[in-house]
Amino acid sequence: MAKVKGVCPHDCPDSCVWEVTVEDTGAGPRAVALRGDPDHPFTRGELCPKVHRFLERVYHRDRLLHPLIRTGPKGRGEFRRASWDEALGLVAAQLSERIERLGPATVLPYGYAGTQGLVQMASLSERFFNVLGASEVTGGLCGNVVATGVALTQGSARGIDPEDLRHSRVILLWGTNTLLTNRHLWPVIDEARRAGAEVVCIDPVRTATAAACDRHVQLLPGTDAALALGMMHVIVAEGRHDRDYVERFTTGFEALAERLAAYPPDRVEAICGLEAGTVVDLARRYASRRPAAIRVLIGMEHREHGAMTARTVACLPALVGAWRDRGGGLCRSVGTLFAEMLDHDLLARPDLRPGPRRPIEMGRLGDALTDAALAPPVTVLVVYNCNPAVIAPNQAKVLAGLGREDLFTVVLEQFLTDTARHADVVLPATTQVEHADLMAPWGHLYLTLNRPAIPPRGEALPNTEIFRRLSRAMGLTEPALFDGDDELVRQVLDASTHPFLDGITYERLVAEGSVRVARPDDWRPFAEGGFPTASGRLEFSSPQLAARGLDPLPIWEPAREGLHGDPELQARYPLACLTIKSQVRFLNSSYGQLHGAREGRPALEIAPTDAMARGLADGDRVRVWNDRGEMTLEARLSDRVRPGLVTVPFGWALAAAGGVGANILTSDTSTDLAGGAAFHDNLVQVALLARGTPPTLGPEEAP
Ligand SMILES: Nc1nc2c(c(=O)[nH]1)N[C@H]1C(S)=C(S)[C@@H](COP(=O)(O)OP(=O)(O)OC[C@H]3O[C@@H](n4cnc5c(=O)[nH]c(N)nc54)[C@H](O)[C@@H]3O)O[C@H]1N2
Ligand SMILES: Nc1nc2c(c(=O)[nH]1)N[C@H]1C(S)=C(S)[C@@H](COP(=O)(O)OP(=O)(O)OC[C@H]3O[C@@H](n4cnc5c(=O)[nH]c(N)nc54)[C@H](O)[C@@H]3O)O[C@H]1N2
Ligand SMILES: [Mo]
Repeated sequence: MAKVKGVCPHDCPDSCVWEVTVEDTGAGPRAVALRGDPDHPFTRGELCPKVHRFLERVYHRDRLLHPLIRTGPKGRGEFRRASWDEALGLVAAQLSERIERLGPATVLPYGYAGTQGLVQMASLSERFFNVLGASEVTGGLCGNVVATGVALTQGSARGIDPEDLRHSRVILLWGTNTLLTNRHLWPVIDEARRAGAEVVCIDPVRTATAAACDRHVQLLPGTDAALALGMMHVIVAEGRHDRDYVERFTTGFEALAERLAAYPPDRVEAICGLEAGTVVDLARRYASRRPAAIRVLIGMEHREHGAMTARTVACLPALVGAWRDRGGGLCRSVGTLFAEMLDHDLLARPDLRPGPRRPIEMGRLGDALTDAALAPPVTVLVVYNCNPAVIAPNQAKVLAGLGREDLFTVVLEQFLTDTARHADVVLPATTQVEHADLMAPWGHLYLTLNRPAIPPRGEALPNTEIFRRLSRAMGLTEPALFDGDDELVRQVLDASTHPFLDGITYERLVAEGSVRVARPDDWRPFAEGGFPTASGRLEFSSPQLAARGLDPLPIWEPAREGLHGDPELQARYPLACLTIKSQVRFLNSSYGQLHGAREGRPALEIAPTDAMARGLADGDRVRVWNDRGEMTLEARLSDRVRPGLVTVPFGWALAAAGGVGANILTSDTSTDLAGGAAFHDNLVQVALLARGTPPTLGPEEAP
């Protein structure tokens, strides 16, 4: 019996460190147990309700164990088994022929963070597409919008170490559902609470997190910038700002103060659907308690004005001088910090590209696949670590694109996902217990090495090996396409000169598994200013925005598809709809297909008054629709949402709701500034389809 250390690969801030028990069974080594590392300070021996069943994924009867080639019509999921040689031969021939005919931009790679390990996520795959000069996905669906907005204010999207929240005495969980999406942070928050911290959740939904906090500020969706501006109005009007910090380390305060005149609490009351007193009270609490932290993740960026909202919220910590204290400031993804420590370009090697690559925005996949005017058209799609059929906005367009008979689609996958069902060739990929990787988390500062615990199942291969073999099949000779996995880990570690990685070598990671980066104990990133903007100061007023002809100051603007938006649209579609992560056992779409049954059926949450107005009872089948599409769900009457708001759960396999998912309702119009998707800005209508029986399980409820 052997025990092997590894780390959860999922796109989740917690990156739990685990230990796999492997037994030699005669039929080869088998992983028989998996548990959270009890000695790891962040994991604390606990795996979440999805990942504690990770070995079920590994040994699931539906795992893809050999290459498949399509035999039936597109999307039907009919395949025959093929050898690696045949499958890769076919892929190489198709790629070569189409590149020859249309140029390399006809190839669109579409990979995301299905695994977050630096090597299997984006190393040899990126090198391969760089060498080809294929089209390139830009923007993103997660994190880039907040990062862009915050960086406009601070020069960098750097925040504090989430573990330092234990020192905070007021914590605003702003648009993040910590207990569901980041549960290993909760013990840190609890520690702060036991020491007297007050925790406030700012969320339009009464999530499990909101219910567990000291206060819940249940604002209307998409109004956060107005709330932040209202808080700043109160803080400045009452002289609660940190004059010294503002004077020494910021610029544009005078202009900001003028802008704040437009956001008195009574106007904010009307915009946010909160009482003016709540705005005043929140401002006072935030400005008077120290250390003061604001925790944001991703929820708020999935909106039309996501970047501006993030930029606006990022003004608050500087205004009150929160950055001075350990446990004070803005706390967000530490992906920004790891990107400063580890040079991702060493893995992706953009220097290998023959010239500029054609940009295609990640959220506009449907357009890229269906736009007849695109020249050259996309005729090859290669998907890895991603399930765009479920997760990309404007699903009707995405599915129409994936259904094109002339599109040659290759999918590297562990399971026959809704995307893989549309493939011409499916290539079986290993799971985290079968391959090596280096994990730079986005929710804590422990760099972790993942060691393979068992050999690949069946004929599955790591993404890296698949790209090595494909490079060979294509006759490519660039040596960087053939580097080994361990070599890739060493390349990126060895090249780092960042002081936080002092003493963290490959050998040390092999010996210790997970190592906390060597940040100074009392690390306060902006205690003495040092903002990496052009002015060297935090920019309340942004010369960068001004140069682009945009409003240089923080501002709240209504979303077109929101409760304050287009009145004509609202007359037809009176309900604002959030398409949120709400299933305890789901990680985006990764478990929807395996564990859907354990979660009951996908349900629409609707306020009792809105349900009554439509004659709906708990458990009824309802139709939810807008101009982009419609879906059928079960109604769940709930006071977690206020009147005028509904939620539709995201992540279910398409079969769970008759062939479509939440993204049938969402728009692929880019968000402001950074090319993201406004997954939560949708207006919809809801009507009764058929009487039903009350549901047994609701969102976030686990038996
Ligand atoms: N169990 C589970 N955990 C996960 C995931 C999962 O699918 N399942 N996914 C992982 C991934 S990829 C990510 S990015 C993270 C995301 O982590 P979070 O950012 O914490 O999660 P989200 O559910 O995207 O959004 C958080 C909250 O934002 C709220 N929200 C929506 N619109 C607004 C608004 O206008 N204002 C405010 N203030 N709040 C708003 C939603 O109601 C939701 O409760 O979670 C990760 N962890
Ligand atoms: N409506 C709506 N849409 C959303 C969101 C939302 O809140 N609402 N959230 C958005 C967010 S924040 C995100 S991050 C995206 C997530 O979107 P995706 O990145 O597509 O995430 P998953 O749905 O988990 O799909 C990842 C796939 O990668 C596969 N995979 C895992 N490891 C490996 C590997 O090593 N090799 C290969 N080849 N495959 C692997 C898994 O089997 C899985 O099918 O969705 C976005 N879409
Ligand atoms: Mo995400």
